[in-house]
Amino acid sequence: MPTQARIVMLVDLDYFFAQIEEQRRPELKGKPVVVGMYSGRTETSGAVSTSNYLARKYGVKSGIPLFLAQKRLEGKDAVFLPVDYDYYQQVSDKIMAILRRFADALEVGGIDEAYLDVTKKTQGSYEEAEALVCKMKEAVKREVQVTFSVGIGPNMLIAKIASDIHKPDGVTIVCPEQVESFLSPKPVDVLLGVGKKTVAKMSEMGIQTVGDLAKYDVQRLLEVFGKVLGIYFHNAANGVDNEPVQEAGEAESIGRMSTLKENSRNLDFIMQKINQQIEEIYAEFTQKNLSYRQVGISAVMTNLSGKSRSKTLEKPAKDKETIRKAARELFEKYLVETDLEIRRVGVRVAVFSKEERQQQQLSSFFYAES
Ligand code: DCP
Ligand code: CA
Ligand code: CA
Repeated sequence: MPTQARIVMLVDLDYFFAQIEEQRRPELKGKPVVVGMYSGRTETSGAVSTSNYLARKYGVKSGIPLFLAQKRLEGKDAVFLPVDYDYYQQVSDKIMAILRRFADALEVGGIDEAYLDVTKKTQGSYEEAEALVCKMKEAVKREVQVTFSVGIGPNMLIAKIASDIHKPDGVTIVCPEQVESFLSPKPVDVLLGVGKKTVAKMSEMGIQTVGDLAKYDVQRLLEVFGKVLGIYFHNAANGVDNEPVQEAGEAESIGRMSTLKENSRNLDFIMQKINQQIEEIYAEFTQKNLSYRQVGISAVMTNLSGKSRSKTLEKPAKDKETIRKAARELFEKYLVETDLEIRRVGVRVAVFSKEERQQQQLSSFFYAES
């Protein structure tokens, strides 16, 4: 099915955790700010979650050990703060609600980013899209005093890569005619799912840039990486991505989320936890006599970034097995897209709203009548 030309944006909040800390503590202005995940073993054990741009000038960035960050910032009047995830989530929710006003559809991509389909809002015009970004930036600055950077392109893949080009408070537009020249010189690891191992493998095959990958024989790619990944790499390298921007189900949902005993990428291990959650969800909607028509999963990675995925069923279901199958499939696909280990997992089903249930009952009634 050919998809119509779209305009998609990725909004990514600037130095998010640190920006929020600056915003609620004006006394931090002008100082290097580091937000850290303190493991609690010793006073400085743990890793940097993020830092403001001033701290980054001294080589302090996400993922480095806190003791190293302290060393690099010695005598610089730097401020170190622990992660306050719940508060950042509250601010994030507020921002998402503002952004939603500017979009045909919005998909939350993590605590500090969202994809917006703005095709209708802009009538397919990139100029309009740029003007829309100005309005969005104004609204978010006025209502929550936060800045963000935006990538605009014909799909989610391009929007995401573009959003990284001008930071902070920037905008980067890549219109369809520019996709090839934009992507082809970039190293392959700009593509989601291309981690260290894949980079090494591709390098052996003589593939360094996205352009090399785009021209590479598809049949060979399928042989080396398997069907799912092979096709994905080929399409992505050519700037092709037909994933729709999907709102999380509007319907009421029933879900569970919990932390794994240990961080993992093992599908069977993850599914053990998910199966426990499914038992609870099943009990809940059976008791309320509801059916569901969408199954979703979410994962929080070791770096606290989060993702959710969902699948809409062809028809409403009431059984457990359908949830298991869908959740397993979603996790399997998701693990291909990330190199990180998973720390927390969740599963949810979107249940019918009251009106929908009534309609459903009505239509089955008419069906029975005819
Ligand atoms: N994060 C984390 N550990 C990491 C990476 C990120 O805890 N290794 C958290 C803190 C970040 C948030 O996720 O604020 C968003 O991550 P980004 O990669 O978008 O980075 P920032 O928003 O901090 O910076 P930038 O301005 O580069 O987007
Ligand atoms: Ca960010
Ligand atoms: Ca981000």
